[in-house]
Amino acid sequence: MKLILSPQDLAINGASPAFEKPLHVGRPNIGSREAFLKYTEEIFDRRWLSNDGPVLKEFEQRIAAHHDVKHCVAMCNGTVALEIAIRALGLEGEVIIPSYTFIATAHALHWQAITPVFADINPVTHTLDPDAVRRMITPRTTGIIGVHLWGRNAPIEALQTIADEHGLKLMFDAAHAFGCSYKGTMVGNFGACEVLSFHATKFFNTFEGGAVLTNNDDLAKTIRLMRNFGFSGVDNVIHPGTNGKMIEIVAAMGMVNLDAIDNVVEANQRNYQAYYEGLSSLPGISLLTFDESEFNSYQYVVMEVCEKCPVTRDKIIQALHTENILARKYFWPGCHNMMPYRELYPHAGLMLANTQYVADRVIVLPTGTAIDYKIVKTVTSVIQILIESES
Ligand code: T4K
Repeated sequence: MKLILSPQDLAINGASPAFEKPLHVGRPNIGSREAFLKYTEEIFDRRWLSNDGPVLKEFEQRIAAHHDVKHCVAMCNGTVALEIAIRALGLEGEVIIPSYTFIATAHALHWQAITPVFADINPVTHTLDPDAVRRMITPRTTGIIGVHLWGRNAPIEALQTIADEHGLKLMFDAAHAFGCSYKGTMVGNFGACEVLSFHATKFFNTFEGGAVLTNNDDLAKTIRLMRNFGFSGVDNVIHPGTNGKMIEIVAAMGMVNLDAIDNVVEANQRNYQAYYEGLSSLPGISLLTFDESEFNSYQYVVMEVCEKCPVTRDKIIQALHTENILARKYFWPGCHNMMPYRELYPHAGLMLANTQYVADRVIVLPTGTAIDYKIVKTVTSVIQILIESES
């Protein structure tokens, strides 16, 4: 890492990159290696590697307790958890989701021959706009999937009201919202169920993994059956199912990372504050905020570049990449502009003006325990000098 003091220090002006090695968004947070290796030894000694093992059971209890919810059913990844939850809820026909989300939200429906109907977002919150949701309801609509994007809650009450008025099922893609709360209640307690992702790039990871959280006993039972081929005991299949199981070693990673979670939140908060100091006074630049009165993980640092900024979003991204800072344009260009939806619903964009607007201005910056104050300072200096030299 080198000091960036003037435009001549930037790689786009012929200098060497600010970072020798690529600086990634989504660098995994990893807890105690010793504790993980101890779990590994125990798992090997027990010769119980998968199928409802003891580490998994304890992990599920801890995740449920952490979110103050009755049931946690852990899965091999968040996408399969979404698919199973969607199926267990009996969704069919059309389901309303935002287009401004990771592609898995849409694919989990399309994969099961359900039409994802894209509703527009609120450009300030980046989450579903309830009025837009109302506009997309048809006789074929059976459900709504709200997404707590960036860990900030979807409009939970408004969506529940719409769902109740129209007899629709409501669930949440809470892939970004591990350990977050809304009005003091932890995520996991809203809608029929909520789905977490524990992917390596998430603030809390189990290498790959996910879970369905719910307070509904019957739903939890069905989801548990579906996760394990529909088996109820040995030789007895009582439900259609698939293989969505989380293995023991993965659950062990979860146990270790859960112990380290406070440190990760602290690191994210520190990084967020440092980014805020470096960026908030720049013209046309803003950072997405978090409600300080709630639990947040600050796992995404979301910078928005508006028209008042003398440098375009894409030019900033390009400069950052040249400096080896691999910032991301999440979730550009929106699901409706990706295949197969771009071809299946070529006119979807007509109803998605805010989605387009937001997708064209976001840059996600690196954070997590792999990042410290000095690194953030260097990243913000690059952005600052770039913008000031064009002002
Ligand atoms: N719903 C939402 C709203 C989601 O955001 C996601 C996942 C899901 C559902 C589905 O959950 P999962 O089935 O994934 O559990 C990444 C993740 O793969 C994906 O899990 C995540 N969302 C999404 C937001 O980000 P990509 O396509 O950006 O991944 P990739 O390979 O470009 O990696 C991202 C960055 O992380 C890179 O800069 C490299 C770095 N990285 C990645 C890995 C895997 C590391 O430094 N180390 C690593 O081990 O999707």
